[in-house]
Amino acid sequence: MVIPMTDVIPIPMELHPDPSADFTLTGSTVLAVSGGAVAEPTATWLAALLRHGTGFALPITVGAAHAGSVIALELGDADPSLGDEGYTLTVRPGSVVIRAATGAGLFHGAETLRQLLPGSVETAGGRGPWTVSGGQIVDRPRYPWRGAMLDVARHFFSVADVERYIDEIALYKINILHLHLTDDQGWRIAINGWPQLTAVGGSTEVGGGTGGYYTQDQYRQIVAYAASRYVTVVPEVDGPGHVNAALASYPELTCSGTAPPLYTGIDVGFSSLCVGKAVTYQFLDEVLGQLAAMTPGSYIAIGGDEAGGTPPEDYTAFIEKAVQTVAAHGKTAVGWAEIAAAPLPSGTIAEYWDTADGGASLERAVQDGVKVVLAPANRCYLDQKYDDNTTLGLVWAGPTSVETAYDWDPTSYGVPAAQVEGVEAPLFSETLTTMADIEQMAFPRLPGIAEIGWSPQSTHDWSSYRLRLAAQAPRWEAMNLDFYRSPEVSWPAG
Ligand code: IFG
Repeated sequence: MVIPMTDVIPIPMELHPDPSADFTLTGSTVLAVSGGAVAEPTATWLAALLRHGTGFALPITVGAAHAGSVIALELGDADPSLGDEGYTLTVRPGSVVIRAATGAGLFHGAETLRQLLPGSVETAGGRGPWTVSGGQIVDRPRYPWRGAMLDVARHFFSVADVERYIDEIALYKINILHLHLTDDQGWRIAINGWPQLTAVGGSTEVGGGTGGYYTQDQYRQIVAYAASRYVTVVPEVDGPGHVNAALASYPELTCSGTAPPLYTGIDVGFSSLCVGKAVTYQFLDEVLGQLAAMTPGSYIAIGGDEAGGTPPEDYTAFIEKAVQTVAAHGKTAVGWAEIAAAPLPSGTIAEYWDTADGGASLERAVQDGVKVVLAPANRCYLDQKYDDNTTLGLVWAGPTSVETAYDWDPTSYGVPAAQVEGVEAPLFSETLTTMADIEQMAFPRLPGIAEIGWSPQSTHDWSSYRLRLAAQAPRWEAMNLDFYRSPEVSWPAG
């Protein structure tokens, strides 16, 4: 059974199937890579994946294509209209050629090739034949920002869990991991000179567990792992609200001078940094400065949501300073869309989430002319229950069915097309404690949001998408990915 090109998620921009040109990977196939240090990491990654699944040697040779059966990764001479993430994938009986202008494009082409192989390629010694449907794919993303947000503050998740999630989002060409590192219940990143942030602020989590935190070397490890999958990490330090863990660690950050107790519940909107105190900005500068130094990506997220404990005039003053601090460290600020209440430099990104605020924050962001990432909570929040029977998850913006998470249009929010930077799927972890919990909530809804971020609007159709989604199940089973077998989808027999 050969997987049709249309089964790839996100569905590619252009498909030119040629059933007479199928390619079969065999024990004599070679992986030829031309493109030096930019192309070789993807070649190594692809070779490891295919060797593991097929048992074939799949030697890597450097240089242009090869006489016999070859999978070739070729950097350069690409169609400039495909931009810096696009690629072409050409499948003929003797060769598969992935061509791109950048390493990211080659990687995306390799992820597409992966999906054109049977899901059993994901397990050691899977069953062949390893046939790839013939023809050509010409592909590039619709939006530059295709994000997944992971909350490691409400519940702490290990480096290994975060790296597994990176592999899972990269399979669907998500290119941003927005890492929600701090909140009322936990501070998860070590900051030199402020040891209590993790010693105290990282010592617990929702429900009173032992919490945890990343050392700076562990954070660098996550960033490097993400980069190897062409995923950019955007770290978030939330403020001026969502700061109880920081206040419990350093009483001087409060206006009263008295540290509140650590908080292990799930209320929001009660905590605030003390906007009028100079130490607040010394704290902010050192935290954001150290994060910026460890973050190769262009963006640092400053939060800005649910600052119910901060007087409005203090809120805008804080946001203005926070955005300036990010810029002073050479980065661009991202914040939840409420930040548009403050004057923002162009290039700032406002992330629209609160579908319960009547659209006020979105309107201000549009008027400000800033870039907008669409993460409407009633569509994109993967922490919402699927339906009334879902054990895990929250309800305030849901329930969110698989269809609801897929069947929406980013151009229907009144944001001028030039201001839409992309889409994002946040996953807050109030009710999640394990990797299996993350996978239950993210799959199968995340691939649909990834497809909205990548594929042309004209391809968005729930009735055909749900059939393509069903075809992902064998791959997820082979990956031991603990997805929710939603009754909305006719999953193939296990
Ligand atoms: N809103 C809060 C999150 C989280 C979420 C859960 C944002 C930006 C509800 N803020 O979403 O901290 O509690 O769905």
